[in-house]
Amino acid sequence: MARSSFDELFRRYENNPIITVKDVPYSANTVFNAGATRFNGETLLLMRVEDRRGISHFTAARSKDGIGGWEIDPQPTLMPEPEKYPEEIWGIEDPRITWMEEHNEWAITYTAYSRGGPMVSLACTKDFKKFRRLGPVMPPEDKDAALFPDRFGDRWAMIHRPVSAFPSVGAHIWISFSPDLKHWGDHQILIRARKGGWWDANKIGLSPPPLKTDQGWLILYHGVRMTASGAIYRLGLALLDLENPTRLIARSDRWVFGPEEPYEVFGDVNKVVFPCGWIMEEDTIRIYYGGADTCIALATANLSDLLIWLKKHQSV
Ligand code: BMA
Repeated sequence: MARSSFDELFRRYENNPIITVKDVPYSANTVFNAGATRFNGETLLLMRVEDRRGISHFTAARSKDGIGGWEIDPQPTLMPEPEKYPEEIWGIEDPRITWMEEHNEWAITYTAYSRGGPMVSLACTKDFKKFRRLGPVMPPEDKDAALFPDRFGDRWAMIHRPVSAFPSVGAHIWISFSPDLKHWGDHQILIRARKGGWWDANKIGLSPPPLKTDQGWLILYHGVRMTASGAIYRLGLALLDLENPTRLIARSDRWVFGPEEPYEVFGDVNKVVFPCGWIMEEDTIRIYYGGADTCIALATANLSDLLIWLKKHQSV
């Protein structure tokens, strides 16, 4: 089939899922929603592992080709530390990794599951062994956060998804700015959840970190459709202005990827595809996503196809 037909923008890896809990070298419930980056010439996934209490931590997996031969840390790589960081009492979830060239280290935004609800925390690392926590950066309820790798003027920018106490308001994607990664302000809505019957009505959130392209920052986001049989998590695309990321250039009207295969449809939470990391090599993007909150799967796409498709199917 010709690639340009767009019938298959995202191509699932034929031997999906690529990592399941059986691959984790210690007892756990599930492994899913992994951040991704290149580290020491390899692909590194920082995987969310949920233990058999229901509390999540992170474990690193490394592979030469980003597809198979995963070497998984024998012990958890980053555990919640509620004694020092009380906001991590019920675990740490859904890491997004950004390489911060200027700091020569990686920044990881993640959900700290606090007694007050899920909130956004930040940690930095140079080696994925030792982590320096900057602590919570957004109060609850807030999650689905990632940093941009570049500064805009003298400020860093972060995308995140606060939830309003007024359900009728909807849960939108926001952007905020900071001079030091610690203190955040100038909060504003970036992408609004649609309303009514749309696939991304009422609740949306960023998936992997923004990806820099010559046409703008490419955004992959999830839309949650509530149905009589539960939620369906699907993915859409958007594009932000390179110099001014508060400017939304395009947003897809329809979803690009949704749960179809059994490992996406059936699991601890049915009908969920949830990427937290993607890696671009030349024109190919590898997207790592959680399947049904139970396993990790891989899909690939061509950047040029995604950008052409987005132009054809935009609604902004
Ligand atoms: C979201 C997050 C994700 C999870 C998804 C589906 O709110 O908690 O970790 O994959 O729900 O359960």
